[in-house]
Amino acid sequence: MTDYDSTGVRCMMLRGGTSRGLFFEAADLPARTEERDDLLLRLMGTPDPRQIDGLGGSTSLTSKVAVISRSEHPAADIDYLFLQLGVDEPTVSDRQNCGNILAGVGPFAVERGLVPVSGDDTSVRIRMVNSDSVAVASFATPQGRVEYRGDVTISGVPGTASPVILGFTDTEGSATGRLLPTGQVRDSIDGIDVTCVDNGMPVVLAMAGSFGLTGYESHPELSEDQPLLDRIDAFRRKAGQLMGLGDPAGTSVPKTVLLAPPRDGGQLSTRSFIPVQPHTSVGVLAAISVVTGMLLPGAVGHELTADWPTSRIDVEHPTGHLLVDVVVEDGAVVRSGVVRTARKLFDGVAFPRAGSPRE
Ligand code: NQM
Repeated sequence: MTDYDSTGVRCMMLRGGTSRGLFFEAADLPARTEERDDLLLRLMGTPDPRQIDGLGGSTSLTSKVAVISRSEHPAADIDYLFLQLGVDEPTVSDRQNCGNILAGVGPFAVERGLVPVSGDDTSVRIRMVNSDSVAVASFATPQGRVEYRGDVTISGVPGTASPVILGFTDTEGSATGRLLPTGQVRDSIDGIDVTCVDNGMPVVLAMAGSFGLTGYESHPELSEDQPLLDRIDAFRRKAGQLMGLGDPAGTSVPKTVLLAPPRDGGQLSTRSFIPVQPHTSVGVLAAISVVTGMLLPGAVGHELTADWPTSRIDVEHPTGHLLVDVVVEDGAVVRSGVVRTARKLFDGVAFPRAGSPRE
């Protein structure tokens, strides 16, 4: 049996989109789920709000893990299991995907020699194990190496980097099994009109006004409003039940997204809660799910879509914009995609802190 405390674990840290995660080859981690999760929590420094004795960055956006292996699925090259770790609670959840961390998966697979490079641009077919759906990531690989430098800017990340283009084929009903998990395009929770939708991420949509908000509040304004966060928590728990997700306590889905008309040249404004703390920007698959939901006649916010372009939708969020490519026809998703960037931050051996994370 490997003594990870003394050998450490081979690990790469990458920024994927506006998130940061620890990337592992599955074979480098314990095979037993409980042992694996215990090790990951100790590496991340969870539970501790500062994660001072681990590699996490004190937020859910920097407490993420990707477990990668070659795929046996005929439509995929790589399997990607996403795990969301808690920060101050010792939780590890496989209930959601993460489209931001996904941006680092193709580059990681090339770095580790798990897929061949194919000329100046490599495409990797990635099975998102959490939802058993496939995404294709395309990125530059001149001279057989991943190119991280480039001229693409994404809101929420300083500087520029090389693009990673993500295309999704079959994300409908990721965790819930259905694009409209309640079977209806509109429901009511605590007297508030909502649309529950899952095109890669289970989200509950409501107008910001129905929470007494403008929908343009800053991240600190939202994160410091404890009564609002308590209300969001109770609200998303009810939404989770309606969506067939059971009791969402301790899991990271569903997310709540509050909508408002655009005010910065985009097509809509969003404030997301993941699942209780506000997001500094917006999740990739969350944004895709929001846009998909709004495009359905009868959905909350559908009236905002009247003059939307046919595909590229500009989603405003607290720190900028996220452009998603979503096409819906006759209530079904034809395609969805997004442009992200990624960067390798370190490659080496990580050492877990001692003790049990659950004591
Ligand atoms: O929705 C955060 C993130 C995410 C998820 C979260 C994401 C997605 O920004 O695909 O990217 O929802 O907890 O990394």
